[in-house]
Amino acid sequence: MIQFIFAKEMGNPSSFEGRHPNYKYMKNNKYTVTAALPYANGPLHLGHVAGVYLPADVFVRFLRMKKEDVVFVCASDEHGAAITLRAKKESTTPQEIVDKYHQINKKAFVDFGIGFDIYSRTSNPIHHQTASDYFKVLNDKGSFTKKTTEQYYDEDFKQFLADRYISGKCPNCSNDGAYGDQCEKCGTALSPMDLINPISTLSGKTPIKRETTHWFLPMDQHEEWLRPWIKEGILDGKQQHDPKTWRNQVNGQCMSWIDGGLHARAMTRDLDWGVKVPVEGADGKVLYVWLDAPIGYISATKEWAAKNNKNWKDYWTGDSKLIHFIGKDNIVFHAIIFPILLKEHGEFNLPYNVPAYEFLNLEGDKFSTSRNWAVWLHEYMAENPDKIDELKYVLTSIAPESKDAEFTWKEFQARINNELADILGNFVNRAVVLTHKYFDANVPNRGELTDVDKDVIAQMAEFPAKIEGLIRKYKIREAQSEAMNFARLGNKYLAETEPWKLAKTDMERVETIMNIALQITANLTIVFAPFLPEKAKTIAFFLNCGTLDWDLAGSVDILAASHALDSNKPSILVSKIEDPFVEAQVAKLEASKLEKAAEDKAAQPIQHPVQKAETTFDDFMKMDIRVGEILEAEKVKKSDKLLKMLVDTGLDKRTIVSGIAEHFTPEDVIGKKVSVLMNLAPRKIRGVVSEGMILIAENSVGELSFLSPEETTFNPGSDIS
Ligand code: B3M
Ligand code: ZN
Repeated sequence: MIQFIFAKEMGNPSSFEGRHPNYKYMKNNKYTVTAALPYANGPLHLGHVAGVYLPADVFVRFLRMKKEDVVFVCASDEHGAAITLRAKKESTTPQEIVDKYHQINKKAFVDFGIGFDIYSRTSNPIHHQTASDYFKVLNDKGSFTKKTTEQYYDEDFKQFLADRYISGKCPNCSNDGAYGDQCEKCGTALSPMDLINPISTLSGKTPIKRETTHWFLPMDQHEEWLRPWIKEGILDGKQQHDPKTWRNQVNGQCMSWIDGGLHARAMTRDLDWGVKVPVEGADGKVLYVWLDAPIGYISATKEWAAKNNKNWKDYWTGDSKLIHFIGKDNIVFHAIIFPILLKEHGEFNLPYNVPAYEFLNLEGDKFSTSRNWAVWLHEYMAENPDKIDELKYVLTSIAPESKDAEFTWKEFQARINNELADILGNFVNRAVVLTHKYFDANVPNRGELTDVDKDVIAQMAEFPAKIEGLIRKYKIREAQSEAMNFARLGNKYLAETEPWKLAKTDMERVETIMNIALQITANLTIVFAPFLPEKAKTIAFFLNCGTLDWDLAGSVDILAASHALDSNKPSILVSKIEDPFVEAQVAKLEASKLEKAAEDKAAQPIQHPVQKAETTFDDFMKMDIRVGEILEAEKVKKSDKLLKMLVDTGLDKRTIVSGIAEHFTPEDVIGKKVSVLMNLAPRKIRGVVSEGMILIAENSVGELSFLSPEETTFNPGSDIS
């Protein structure tokens, strides 16, 4: 019964808020938290999760516990060259691609417990309408300049080349694989004309230039307000955000882009997949995906509001704080281009913060979809539905907040076993089990306090504010590590006070110790809830205490004396990860990489050697080719490649040496009927005289096959030529 949980002196929960020391934080602030819209062109891997979705989710869970008014939105990004090129690669339609990956990713987010209020998609009519209207507002205001310019064009594919349709060397960092909109290596946003040695990603050829008309955003005209806004947080003379909480990386990328000089950037594309440009004379043109996608945050909020009886504008205007969680390759789009579009529109708030994440690597290498070097979220969830918070814990522990980080299965094991199980799991288990043992699962009284108790209680009071401060500064990784330090404090307290020893002599003292240990346990359900929601629920279940407010955290009076814990013995909170699990995961990664390499090799276009110079009929007729049967075969000593065979040619039995030992064993070939070039001049190979040649076909991946008569009645000696 929840009303008996709280200690008497704190009053009941409803009157509690008014007296809590943290009450000053309890305003109802509005937040619109967004997580980058993943392209629906492939599944999500752990790199995406660690560097966008999980930290955003932790942040939002925390805000909700603080009773802030939050909407957390995301959607599939279903437009742009990322989608159309993927469709081409899989020989299917863009629609099929987005339908497939939208479902996979949406389900993976639900299964993993990322608590979006809405996971929408940019193909929804509400988004097409919103993006189209947005463009019209800006166009009517004169925010764009319409220009006819020369753009790269692929003559083979009859298509203009922008964004990922064109690649070349980055003018900033010399990376050879930069795209027409961005270099993914250094993060610089590019235009196709910036690329050095551009080539079409469709035909692989150097493109020509051709004229076309587009709507450009003259970003150079916005430099003046962008500088003080990014650097100092000042917008229209007011403090709009706290620049100290913006990450260095975000500031740095933006300022270097601005310092390099902003240019007009095309906001439309010659493509037939996307949001149609809603003005006259724009047939065959769609909105640039980086114009349409961020507007997707607005469309998703609208969709959510309509379904939940809310006013979406409350979350995009006034004092609502807009926070974009993104990867570092999305910085300039969220901190420069979208803010320009928002400001030009005039109705909306600009971002309050843009927490951007660096990249996560995997076992010493970059995550790579093309090389299949990844741990896919939906696969992990299918195989380990019982290890959700375990993965969350590890990913937050290594989150690439200020520099690139690395995921290894060994560290996954170590973090879970040595921290989650040995520190948190162990403490909770001891506190609960000892209470079952000594006090029949009831919270004992807290009597007189020793110095050790007082010290622990004082430290306990400090943790929540510390954790809260870190989360509010987007230092999620450090915040979780403080929560673990809180659990460490619990372990240390039990190790120092040793209630299991005192139980024989001083039960009153044990009562006090266990009361404090249980209060720490109750605190842990609160401070871990944003990071490990399932584990927090399990601990709360052991304590039979329901969901506790964040603002109770730090208190030593959460559980009233004589409150009954759950009457069953607690289950294991965190199971350890055994070595075979780690070995299997690493083996799976290696295997999938090899499989992919083999698939790619097989899929490569067959490159046949060019035709040899002409020969005459007479010359051809000089060759004597007959059916032979291989009678014996053995490997030539000291050679990996050569097979020595005895062949019945119908005329004689002769020795032929052939370089096929890496493809066939002697057993493979004995008894085979093959084509033999009889009158080739004998040659000595590795000391063995070879009298003829066996004819063999080789395909594009280097596999070999004998040229053999199909009918069994073609006996040795049958003439082929
Ligand atoms: N889909 C890019 C990406 O996945 C893009 C993010 C859009 S957020 C508006 O890297
Ligand atoms: Zn670059």
